[in-house]
Order: sequence, then C-alpha cells, then structure tokens
Amino acid sequence: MKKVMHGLALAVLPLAVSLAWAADAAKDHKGTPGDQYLAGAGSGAGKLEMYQSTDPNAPAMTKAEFDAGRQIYFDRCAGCHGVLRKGATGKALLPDAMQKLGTESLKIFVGYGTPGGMPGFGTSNEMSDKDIDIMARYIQHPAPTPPEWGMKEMKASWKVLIPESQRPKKQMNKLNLNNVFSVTLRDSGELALIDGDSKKIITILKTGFAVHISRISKSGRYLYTTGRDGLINLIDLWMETPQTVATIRTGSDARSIDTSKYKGYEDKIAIAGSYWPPAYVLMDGFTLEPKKIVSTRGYTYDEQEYHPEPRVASIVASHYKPEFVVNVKETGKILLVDYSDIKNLKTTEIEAERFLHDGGWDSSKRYFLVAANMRDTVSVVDTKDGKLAANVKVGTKPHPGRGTNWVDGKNGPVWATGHLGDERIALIGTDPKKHPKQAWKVVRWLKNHGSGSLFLKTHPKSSHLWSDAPLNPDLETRQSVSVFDLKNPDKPAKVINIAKIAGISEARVTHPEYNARGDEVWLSVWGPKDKESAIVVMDDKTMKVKTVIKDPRLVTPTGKFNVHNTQYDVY
Ligand code: DHE
Repeated sequence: MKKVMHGLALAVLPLAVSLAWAADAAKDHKGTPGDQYLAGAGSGAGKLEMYQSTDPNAPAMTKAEFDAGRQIYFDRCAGCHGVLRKGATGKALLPDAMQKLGTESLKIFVGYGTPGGMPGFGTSNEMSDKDIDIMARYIQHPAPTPPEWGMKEMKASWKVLIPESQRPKKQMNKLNLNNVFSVTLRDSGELALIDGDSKKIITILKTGFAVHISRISKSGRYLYTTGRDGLINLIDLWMETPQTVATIRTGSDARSIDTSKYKGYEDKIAIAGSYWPPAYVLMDGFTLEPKKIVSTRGYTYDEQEYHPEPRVASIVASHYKPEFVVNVKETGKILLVDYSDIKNLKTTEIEAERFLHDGGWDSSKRYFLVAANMRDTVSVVDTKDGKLAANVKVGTKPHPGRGTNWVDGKNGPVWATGHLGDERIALIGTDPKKHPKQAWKVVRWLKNHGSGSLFLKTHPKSSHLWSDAPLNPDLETRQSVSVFDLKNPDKPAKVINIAKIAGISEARVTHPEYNARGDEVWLSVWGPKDKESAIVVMDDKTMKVKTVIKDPRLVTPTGKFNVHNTQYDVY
C-alpha cells in the first residue's frame, strides 16, 4: 500500500485511508536522523510578531495556542512546506484542504509522519501530544506571513563591533591559518575554530540560530557565517584571538553566504541569500554594510507560474567574472549577478531545473554543478559563457554538498555526488574539451554503504574518496563512511564505523573534510544536543585514526570548513 499512497496528495485522502496510511508510516518513521533533516532546523521566523487568524471554519485557538503553533511551524515545518504553506519540497498545507481532513486525521499525520518522507513528530518525541493537537488545529487556519525585511530593518540590525581602522594591519596570532577549521556547532548556535595542526580548540564564537555554513574571503583573512535566523557574522582571523568584527541580520530564515573572488574585487563584496524574505543582499565585504537587496519572487522557469517565496539556496563567487552564482530553489533559475556595478545591476537569468539546492565547482572552476534534488538532476552552468551547459539526470535526490573532483582513469576529470534517496554515487564527466563524449554524462556509478548520504570528499593529493550516510535509518550505516580507492574504482569500498572509533553510540557521522595538506580527513560524530559528540581525524592513506577530538564545548558539530580548501575551492 505504501507505494500506492506515496504519490497521492494529502488533501484528497479520505479519513479511513489516511489513518491506515499514517499508521503504516509510523513503522518507518521512528525519529531517524533523516526525519530531522527533511523537517529542517527551523527558521527563527517563529519569534516574529504576526496576526492571529479568525477564520470561522477553522477550530478555535487561544492566542497563546496560535502563537505556540506558529513557533512550532517555523521551527519544524517551514523548511519543507514553505513559510506561506504553499508547498516546497513538502506538500502545500492550505486551510481548505486541511479543514477537510480535520483535526483528528491531521494529528495522526503530524504524530506518525507519512511514507512521502514527513517525519513522525510524535514517534520521535519531538512534539508532545499537546503540541501535536496545537499543530493539527493551527494548519487549518490561514498561514500568517512573517514580516518583510527591508533596508531599514537590515540597517537597524547592522553592528560594526570593530571598525576597519581598529583592526590589525598584519596577522597578530601565530596560527597556521591555512589549516584552521571552522566547525559548525549547530544546536548551540556557535562556531568552533580548531587549529588543524595541534587539533586544539582556538576559540568558540557565538553565531546565529542553528548556524549553517562558513565561507572564507579570497585573501583568507575573513570568515563569514550565517545562522538560520539570517544573522551573519564576519570574523577576522588576523586578530590575536579571532573574533567577530561585524554582524547583520539579512532576513529571518537563511542558508547561504559568500564573498567576491574575482581579480580586483578580492574580499570587497559579500552576498547573503535568504529563504525568508526570498531575496539576496549585497554588502560591503569588510563591514557588512548592506548595499542592495534583490527579491527573488517571480515565475517558475518551466510552467511560468508565479511563486511567492522562491528561496535562495547555494551561492558561489565566480572565478571567471565579477559575478555571484545565485541558485533560486522553487523557480529553478540560476542567476549570474554582476557585482561590478551595483547601482546598475546586471543579472543573467538561466533556466535550469526546479528545487536547486547545494553544489560546487568542477576542477577547472569554470562550471558550477548544482543539485535539483527533487528532480533527480544536476544542473551545470558555464560561468565563462553565462549559459546552462547541461541538465544531467542522476539518482534519487542528489545531495553533493559541494561535490568533489578527481581524474577517473577511464573517463578523465569527473565531479561526484551522493544521494539521499539511493545508495549510489554518480560520477559526471566535466571536461568537454578533451573528453567530449563523457562531458555532462554519468560515466560511472559507485556503491555507497547506504542511502541517506549528504557529503563526500577527496583531495587533489589523495586517491581516496570518503562518503557518509548520516540519514540512513540503520544505525551502523549512518555511523559509518565508505572509503573508495579511486585507482581501483571497481573495488568495493572499505566501510569504517567512525562513531565506534570515537566511542559514541548515539550519533551519526557526517561531512568529511580534508586538512590543507590533503593527508587527513576530519569527520563529525554528530550526537544529540545534550549528549557527547566528537570530531574524528583519520589518516587518509592508512585509513587509521589519528586523533579523536572531544570537548564538552563541541556541541553537535556538523559542517567543517578548512580555511585553505574553502578559500581556494579545493574539493
Ligand atoms: Fe544544509 C549546505 C540548505 C539541512 C549541513 N544547506 C547547504 C546549502 C543549502 C542548504 C542551500 C548550500 C549553501 C551554499 O553553498 O551557499 N540544509 C539546507 C536546508 O534547507 C535543509 C535541508 C533543512 C534546513 O532547515 O536547513 C538543510 N544542512 C542541513 C542539516 O541538517 C545539516 C546536515 C546539518 C546542519 O549543520 O544543519 C546541514 N548544509 C550543511 C553543510 C553544508 C550545507 C555542512 C555545506 C556543505 C559544504 O561542504 O559546503
């Protein structure tokens, strides 16, 4: 039955069927890490003041219940169903359809989840019975809209803590900055800067809510990070102890940040993308002063239907032109934003594929490959010619992170992605000049130790590929990594349980990241917020453990960004 129900819209299910579906789903959704991922980590928009609905057809709610429902919705549901509940990767949850289903039926969906991938918030103990009852009533009301966030709000939130004139003129610490790692401490809203040579924590810095990624300026001096609440931190790595020198809130729900890398513009311009409001903002790279906000609301590339909240997913700075590559999720457009003249902003709008998410450069850094995960596609944009090079069909729900590059013995240069929805790794040929037959085709599949993969990595100095599977429902699988010998790609991968090495049982393992020399691989052992986590450093060549970094301050480590590799886009 599961298979039959999978594609059906929530709104058309009769109660008896929906009860059976939800009960069936309960068996599959017992609070796996995958559930948490699909549900998202919340946006911060729940804390904002919004109106309370008075729809007479929706069940009654007190103001306190409605406010609680709004908070839970933005924390747990908006990532998939959209801020306006018009659907994104998850289904639309609009009042008419929800009222038809009714409170009791909706309680079962929220509590037990669905086979389509929605987590069971009751079975995972993430919501109490009271929360589930509130949510079931809340989604029958019209969706409240979080406030817009314009220049006035951005400027009011902007703080320069240490002006440029008071910053050091040279590096004031003795750190080997090249080999510093910026580590996301997701659930404490902090970053750990770790010295890659000594493996010691240099400092812990407060950041935004459920902080997400770090990016490094072209010079390697400045580190930028964004919280999911849109709080950006600009960190100066030259200070005696690196610290935040400026902050700004660019929206209430955000995921991406980068800075200008083109010759003549090094470090000068920063860009941040938001899920809400759907927009990107260009800022002064040294102070975060906001300069220009551009909305991404508009029409889908294919059906040309208006979309009210096309979220900004990954952003990268072009090496070929003074441009940012901005990937707009719901409309499926890749924007090449020319930052050389912000007052007369020129943008090339490329039709790619819907649900663009994460991606990275090929080894020549001319082509950017981005996963359209709900379309099982990788879109390739040529940043030299400013055109779509190809849409490549891959496996189910590709999730590359930034992907990774090497030269395959048979097929020449390749870029690879793992998948959320199947256990394969797709290798795409990336050299249209010398290997035209292989270019923009899947030239080889590797077999990961399971589905639910998020990240994979090799390094120009290595012949190993490390791939995770943190969202796999099986504990052993999500705690392990596959290590492939790229000189013998047909040989099955060696599977190593990294959590076991760290002596931690309740955790998943994610995000392989190399050190600057390319001879160590760092892996996050990502435990629950109130339990132990660790970072395991493996010797790339021998595949043996070198160090286990444990510290009570390492709360939920996830992404790790080596300064040198991030600065030069080495992956
Ligand atoms: Fe991420 C990158 C969005 C959940 C860890 N994540 C990205 C990017 C986007 C994105 C758009 C690309 C940014 C760029 O390159 O500019 N992530 C989302 C979501 O919408 C999603 C699915 C749900 C949510 O509500 O946020 C989500 N992400 C997660 C997690 O749960 C992860 C695993 C743990 C965490 O720390 O939150 C996670 N995402 C990461 C990491 C990267 C990332 C580590 C950067 C990978 C890299 O190597 O560059």
